[in-house]
Amino acid sequence: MKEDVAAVRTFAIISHGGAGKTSIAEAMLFNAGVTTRLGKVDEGTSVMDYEPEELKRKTTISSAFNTFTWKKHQLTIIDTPGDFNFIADTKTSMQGADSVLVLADAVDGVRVQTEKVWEFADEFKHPRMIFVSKMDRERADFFKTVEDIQNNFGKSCVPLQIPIGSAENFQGVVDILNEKAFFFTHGDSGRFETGEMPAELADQAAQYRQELVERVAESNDQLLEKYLEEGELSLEEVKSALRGAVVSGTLVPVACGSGTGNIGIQPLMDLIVDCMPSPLDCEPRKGRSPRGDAEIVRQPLPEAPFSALVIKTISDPYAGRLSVLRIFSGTLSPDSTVYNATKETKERFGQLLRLKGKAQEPVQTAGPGDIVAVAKLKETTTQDTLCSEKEPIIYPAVDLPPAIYSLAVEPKSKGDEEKIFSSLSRLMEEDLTLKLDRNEETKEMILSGMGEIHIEATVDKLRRKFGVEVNLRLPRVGYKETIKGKARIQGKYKKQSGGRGQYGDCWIEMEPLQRGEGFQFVDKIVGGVIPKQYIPAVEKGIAEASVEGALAGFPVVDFKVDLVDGSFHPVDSSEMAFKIAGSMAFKKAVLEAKPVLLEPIMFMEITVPDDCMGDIIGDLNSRRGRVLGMESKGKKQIVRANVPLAEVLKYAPDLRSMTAGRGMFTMKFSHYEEVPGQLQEKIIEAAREEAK
Ligand SMILES: Nc1nc2c(ncn2[C@@H]2O[C@H](COP(=O)(O)OP(=O)(O)OP(=O)(O)O)[C@@H](O)[C@H]2O)c(=O)[nH]1
Ligand SMILES: [Mg+2]
Repeated sequence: MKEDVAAVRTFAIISHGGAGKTSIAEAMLFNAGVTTRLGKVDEGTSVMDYEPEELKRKTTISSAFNTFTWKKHQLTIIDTPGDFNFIADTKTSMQGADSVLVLADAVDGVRVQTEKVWEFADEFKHPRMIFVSKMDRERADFFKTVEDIQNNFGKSCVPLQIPIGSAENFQGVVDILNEKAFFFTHGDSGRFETGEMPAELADQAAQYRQELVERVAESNDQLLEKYLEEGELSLEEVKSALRGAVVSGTLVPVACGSGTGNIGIQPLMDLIVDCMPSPLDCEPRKGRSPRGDAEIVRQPLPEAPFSALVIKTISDPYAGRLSVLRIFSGTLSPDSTVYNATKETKERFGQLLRLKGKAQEPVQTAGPGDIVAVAKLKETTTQDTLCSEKEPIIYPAVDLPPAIYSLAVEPKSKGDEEKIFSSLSRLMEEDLTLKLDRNEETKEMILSGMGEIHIEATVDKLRRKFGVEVNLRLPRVGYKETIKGKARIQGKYKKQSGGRGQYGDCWIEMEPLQRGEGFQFVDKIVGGVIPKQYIPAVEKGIAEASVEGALAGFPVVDFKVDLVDGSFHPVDSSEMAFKIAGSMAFKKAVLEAKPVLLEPIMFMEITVPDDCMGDIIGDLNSRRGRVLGMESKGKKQIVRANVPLAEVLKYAPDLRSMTAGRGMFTMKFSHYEEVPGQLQEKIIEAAREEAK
């Protein structure tokens, strides 16, 4: 379908959840003739949101791809999820793009989540364009949104279009550069007429045009010189330098329209062709050699050695595994063998498939800029590099955010544990933020992800794809016990009724250690009062007994035991007897040495808009949190705090509702701390209740 690499535009649509990404993609597909009816997210007729879990929630959960022709160019859309719950998929599939289209909702403006994906685009050095979406919504305000965009992303963001009317009077857009207006007919047919720019928009258009020319001039030394000398540039000069300015990042063009109304979408598609880079316009991809760390650059040419990155894996219980690749260099044909440089193995595949939302279409060849899929690779996973075996390269993998929400999973029907484990492992192939761990202390299977919706969607998939039903509940907190005081205690085990007796006797001194120091044992026996061979048995008895503390049965940590005295019996003493004596001494000593409960404390970094700050701090206090520091970044505040795990088991959904989805956080285990007195009682009582 494509003529050459210069005619390829592969871009990702990114923004916060619900800004209209999928609706824009649908409008493009409709305008390009890929679909015969405009797909609607709300009606479940979207081509790009097709998984049952997406239809149920009316939101994108898993990025989708579509390739089509627009005015002799090959456009490939990567429609990404906007919700934080599915951010890993957004980030990994963004690696497949050469540029990004960032959406800003004309009512809601730039949200925290949009900033997050903008940072990803920075990380990948993707040139970008902004589209102010939902111009037909009530209270839509283009100029306020542009102000918000510039406050957040800088003055390089300059409108290339302005809207004609807004909300229910939104009719179309003005192309500032060419001073043309596109008036759209009512309904979502996308039909429009080209006409004169309305007079009342002339001043505004002239002002933005000036800014635009300056930005374009700045991207190019020759143009800048001319501009400074003559005070202006010709339309042709500006137009031919436009893409260069976007690629260099000196200009981020802003367009506007409505996806569901199909207004302004064809002009947007034209801008994508004109302003966004082909693979040839981008810096060639860099990777490293699998042998040694030498940097390798692959030119985006069909005749270069083949190289591609696996940006997504789709796991299907029947069709098997589908690996989605972005080709960076070379040419790929069906029925080939490629080299997986990451795993150092060869992989064979049959058909080469182009993705069309849910549908797949076999193709005979694919080259730089293409996103294609192949089935049933044996060992390949997302983030692996596939390449020519003779000229191998490894592209860097991206960092993904750590999981922040965990639930304990158990099977609805007994005996399904193994099935849960294997099915979840399959789902983890396609979802890199999903984690499954067994907590040995609490004996639970813990499923972790980015939030409530992430885990719920995973459970839905488990049921649909593998027929496995599970129960979920908040995990138990891994409390521990320790001591605050000292004790000197005798443990004596003596059994001398009939047959051979048992005799073990030890005196221990117990004292607390610093947090994290664990258990230390010091042998201070002199004069052989306990024979050498029995001393490890005493230590073992203590270590084994410390797995269950005296307070509530949690493991005892951070204490030191000195073995100071004891006695033995020449016939009845044994390792077993000394082990029991050690354990007896330990149990008594703990009770005497002021035992206390310890709880895990998390380190959290919370990013929220300014206006939520008071609520967030107040809430952290009520969760027994300790704020360590604050930092402002634009209109956002970053709070760092230590908070007990028990208080933040549900922080992901709670923060979501406190900030209307505008807050984000990360958290990781920091250290253990003593549980305050009155709470200890409650936890101990609950643990004893459960043990009954
Ligand atoms: N009025 C109006 N509503 C829109 C427009 N675009 C999208 N919507 C509505 O906004 C909601 C979200 O639209 P989507 O296209 O699913 O947004 P998204 O950015 O793909 O959302 P996520 O996939 O959840 O990140 C849906 O109810 C759409 O009908 C628009 O241009 N105008
Ligand atoms: Mg979507």
